[in-house]
Amino acid sequence: MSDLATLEAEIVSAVEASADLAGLDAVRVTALGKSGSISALLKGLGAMGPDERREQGPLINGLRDRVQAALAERKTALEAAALDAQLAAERLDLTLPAPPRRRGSVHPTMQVMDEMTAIFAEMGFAVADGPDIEDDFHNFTALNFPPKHPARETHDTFFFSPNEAGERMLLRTHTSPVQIRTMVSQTPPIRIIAPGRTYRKDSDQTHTPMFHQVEGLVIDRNIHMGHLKWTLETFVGRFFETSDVVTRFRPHHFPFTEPSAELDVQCDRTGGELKVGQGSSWLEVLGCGMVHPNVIKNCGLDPDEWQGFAFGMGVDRLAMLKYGVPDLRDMFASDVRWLAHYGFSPFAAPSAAGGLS
Ligand code: 2NL
Repeated sequence: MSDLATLEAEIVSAVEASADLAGLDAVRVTALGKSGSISALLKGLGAMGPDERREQGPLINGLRDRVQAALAERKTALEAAALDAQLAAERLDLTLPAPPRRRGSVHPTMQVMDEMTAIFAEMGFAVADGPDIEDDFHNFTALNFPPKHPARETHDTFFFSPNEAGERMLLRTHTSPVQIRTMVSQTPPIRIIAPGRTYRKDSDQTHTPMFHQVEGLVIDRNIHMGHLKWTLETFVGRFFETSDVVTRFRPHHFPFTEPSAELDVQCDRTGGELKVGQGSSWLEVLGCGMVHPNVIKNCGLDPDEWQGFAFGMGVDRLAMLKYGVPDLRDMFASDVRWLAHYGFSPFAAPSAAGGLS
């Protein structure tokens, strides 16, 4: 066999013997790389006389073409084999039945929302709901937010792109728009709670961009802070399931209530465990106040005839405190093992008659 034929046989058998793409590339480099055997032969053509070159040129070029073809063919075969192996390894048998241990459970946020609803329903509140996507009027203007209030900034609120009229819809930053819609469409007396999802551009250890609120609203004649105080103290006693819970109202500011307050309950944090009732610490539970006369007016009612109180609380945080969930970020991670641990039975829904938890 000629030297060229021997070389070709060697290279082609190395190509066929290579078991993976990396091995095949190593063979390509020894033959066709910068210092490869075929590259050396091609370089040698330049030093030959015209007659010899005319004879050797086609032989060496032919050798190169056949080796290139063999490499390409092997590459295609190895790639197909690699894909087949990957598909076989990642195969999912969708006909397998789900493991019977995975039972659905009720998320702590929803459990606590149902508890709150049961307590307020027993006191005569109806449940109202409304859209997650709101307009500026129902989310801000009607609630007496001044035009330049920081909460209106794109920094805090998720806005959609403006429409042809230049109006921007938004994801509601609280459930108050539900109460605005109720005041606009119904005649008092009104006693409602508005549980639901709310959205703010906040994401850190203690905030998620989507969270849950329960807000409440009472509108009637001659409503005063005494009604607010009794309603909310009765609520926290039932929610924390203690008869001797100590509360305090701290002055606060909201654009939509005047006066405004935050309600704290006394608690004990010794030993790393939170006990609500009595103790040397305070736990902030909710914000509240008498509905601002401007808000009543903005809904088409006469503030000299109708007064009211309102309140709002964050459900996720209260669920974590009540049921000992340590990390907020796990709350919406959709991990079924977490849900199996912290979730509640769907057959034990809270009710005034059946108990809360
Ligand atoms: C908080 C405080 C609050 C309200 C919400 C409200 C709604 C209307 C009129 C007046 Cl339509 N007020 N809602 C009032 C006081 C406080 O929420 O800290 N929420 C998490």
